[in-house]
This record gives sequence, C-alpha cells and structure tokens, in this order.
Amino acid sequence: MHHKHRIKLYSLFSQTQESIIFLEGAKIMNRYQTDYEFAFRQESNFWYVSGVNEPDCAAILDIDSKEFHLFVPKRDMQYAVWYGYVKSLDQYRSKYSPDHVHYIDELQEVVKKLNPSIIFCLNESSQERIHSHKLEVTTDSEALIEALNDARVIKTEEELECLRKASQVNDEAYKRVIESWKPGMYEYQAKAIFTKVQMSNGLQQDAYNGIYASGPNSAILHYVSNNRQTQDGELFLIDAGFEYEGYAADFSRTFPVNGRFSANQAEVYEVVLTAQKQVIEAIKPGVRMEDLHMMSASTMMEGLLDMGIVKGSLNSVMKANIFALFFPHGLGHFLGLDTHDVGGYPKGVERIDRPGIFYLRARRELEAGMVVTIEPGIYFVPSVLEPALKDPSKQMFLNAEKLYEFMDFGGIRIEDDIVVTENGYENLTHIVKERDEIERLMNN
Ligand SMILES: [Mn+2]
Repeated sequence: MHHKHRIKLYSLFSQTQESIIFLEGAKIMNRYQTDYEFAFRQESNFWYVSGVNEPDCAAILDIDSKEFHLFVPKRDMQYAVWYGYVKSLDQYRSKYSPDHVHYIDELQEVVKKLNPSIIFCLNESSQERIHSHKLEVTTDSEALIEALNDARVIKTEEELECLRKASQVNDEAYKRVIESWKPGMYEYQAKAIFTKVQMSNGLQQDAYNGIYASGPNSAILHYVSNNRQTQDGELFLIDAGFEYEGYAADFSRTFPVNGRFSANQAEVYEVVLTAQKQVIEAIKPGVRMEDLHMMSASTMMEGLLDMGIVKGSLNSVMKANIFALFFPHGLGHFLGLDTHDVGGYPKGVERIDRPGIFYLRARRELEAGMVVTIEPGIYFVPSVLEPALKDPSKQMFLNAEKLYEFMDFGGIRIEDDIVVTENGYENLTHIVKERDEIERLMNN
C-alpha cells in the first residue's frame, strides 16, 4: 500500500530536474518536562509514504530514480533495556523494504551523494536539518504539501478497506453504548464502553478527542469534559471514532437517554435526519461541498419553519443567515489518515465569507475516491440565540416564545462517513439512525 503511495506521489512531480523529497517521521512526545510519554502516533504524511510506525525515522524519496531511502535512529544498549530490542539495518530492510537503509547520522552524506538541485521539505525545521551541509539547492515546501494533499485526497482501494474496518468497529462501539444506556449513567461511562469495544478489536488509537455530551452539553461543539450524569428526558450526543492502520472513523449519533424520543426531540431529530439523508443521496462526482452545505441548511430551516421556531419565508430566512444561529459549523470534511483530512481547500480556493458556511472544512467538487463526513446538526445555544432575539435584523425571524421552550434542549448531530464512487456513494456508517431503530435498540 505504501509503495503505491510513493509511486502516486512521484507522478505528481515533474521528472526533469534532479530532485528529492525529504520527510521526517514523528518523535516521542512527553508531557511537559516529565517522563510521561504520549502514545506514539506517526506523522500522517510520513506514514502514508513509508508505512514505518516507529519514532525518530526519516525518508528521502528520490523523484528521478524512484528510490526510497529510509533513515533510522542508531539506538544504544540503554534503549534496548527500556524499550525492547534494537533492530539491525537488515531487520529494518526486511520489515519495510526500502531501497536503502541508513542510520540517520548519515543523512548529510547521502544527500551530498544524491546531489539534488531541488529538495522538497514540509517545513523549515526539515529544511534546516537537510540544508546544514550547505549544498546549493532550492527547497520548496508548498509544492510538496500540495502534492501530498492531492495524493491523499483520493483514496486507493486498500485505503478504503482500512476506512471500512475502522467503521465496522465503530458501528459495534456505537451499538454497545446505545443499547446499554440508562438514565443516571455518566457521560464517561459511554467513553468506557466505546473504548472497550475499540481496544478489544485491536484499535488502540482514537482518531480525535471523543465528544460524549448529554443535555445542554450536546450543544457544545467540542465538549470533552465527559463528566456529567445523564438525566431522564435528555438527549445524548456522541461523536467519536478510532483509527485502523491510521485511517479514521468519525460518526455522530444522538439518542434519548431514556430510550424514547420526546415529541420535541422527535421533531428536531427528523429535521436533521431528513437533511442528512437528502445530502447523502445527492452525493456523486461533480457535486460541490458548499452546495451540499447550503442544501442541508435550507432543508433544516424549512423544518424549523414547520415547527414554528423560525418564521418568515424560507427565502428571507436563508438571506438573513438565520441558519447560522442553529447550524454554526460546516456540513462535513474530508476523512482519511487525519480526521479532518487534507485536501479540503485546493490551492487558490478561499473560505466563503458568510456566517455558518465560513467554517466548512472542504470546498471543492467531489471526485470518485474522496471520503467525506456528512454531519448536519441543529443546536440551541443560549449565548447565540438570546442576543439574536434582541437583534433587529434577526428577531423578526424567531418565535421567541417557542424558542425559549428549547433553550436547554442541547443539540442534535447525525454524522456518517461517505465514499464518493463513480456513480454515487458508499456509506461506511451502518449504525442505526432512524428513530424507531434507535428506540428498538434501547428497549429490547
Ligand atoms: Mn466529523
């Protein structure tokens, strides 16, 4: 898989000049000045091209000869005592099949021999590291970032297989949390159940800091305290996922703590679900993410108009950006080795300067092989809605009396992971999302 990625990356560079790519892998990180080590997670670009899941390595990819030079740290006996045995160069060679293996202290020498005229690096520290031997070369980080993004944004079948595996385990984790939920349980218990399923299936790395948010917390987009006791009658929003071979799952589900949606909860839930399903149905090559965002915003405003929370004509409500009060984040983002994966904004494309859609993380035409999340949501955030009720440009679109009924409602988000295919899409997320399915899961 990683060999294929290198070939793909080479193809994105002109072959006419003597040029090499230099990439550094991740290092072990500690908590401030202590011995506590954070779990090692390889840097995504380095992992993408090398498949090497160890700290302190580096790679040179020779664009002309297409040779892969792997640089590994020289470990001493002391390292073996603390971290296990020390690999020989031959062991690195047979494990990762690079064309050449070197100790990292030979970096300068190897570069001198390759004698490139251009070195592509990702950042200044890499530039300094490889430049310190004073070769007369040009470095170019922008071109490398662009090429890596272009390569990574379209997934190969092997990458899709990794994403499917991450999703399968995520489905199971969601199922176990939802079916075991009872009022009085704490948010962190959801994290415990969720994490147990992931770990039991060998997925040890969370893809992002999971959100386990009940009641009013469900309207906090990046809520991570996860320490509240869930109450009968509230909603519970979970947005979490783990990685398989570095590839992330990122779902969200919202369900009633007591296993039955109240009338108000059911109404808002249907509005979000209708928008989510409508957008997913529309996915195919050529469709633009920003159009899908506006489609979901409009559908959700229609729903809130029907409920009597919002008033006016749909057209005037949309024009006044009322959707941004209830749906303040983007519809979705690319998904891959990173949860918010690369490629969302191709070179030259800017964010849209309009409330709500400004935070959209991907703005481009979809192509087969791209993977996106589709995650519309409706939130009742008092610190957003109360000022809006006093704002002369917004108050006439809001039914204050009805809105106050929902001030402590929290929020609803429903998120699936979607592969764009030649003819449409493949949904990687299979955990139930229809109201009756959720209630059945919680009450059997
Ligand atoms: Mn997401």
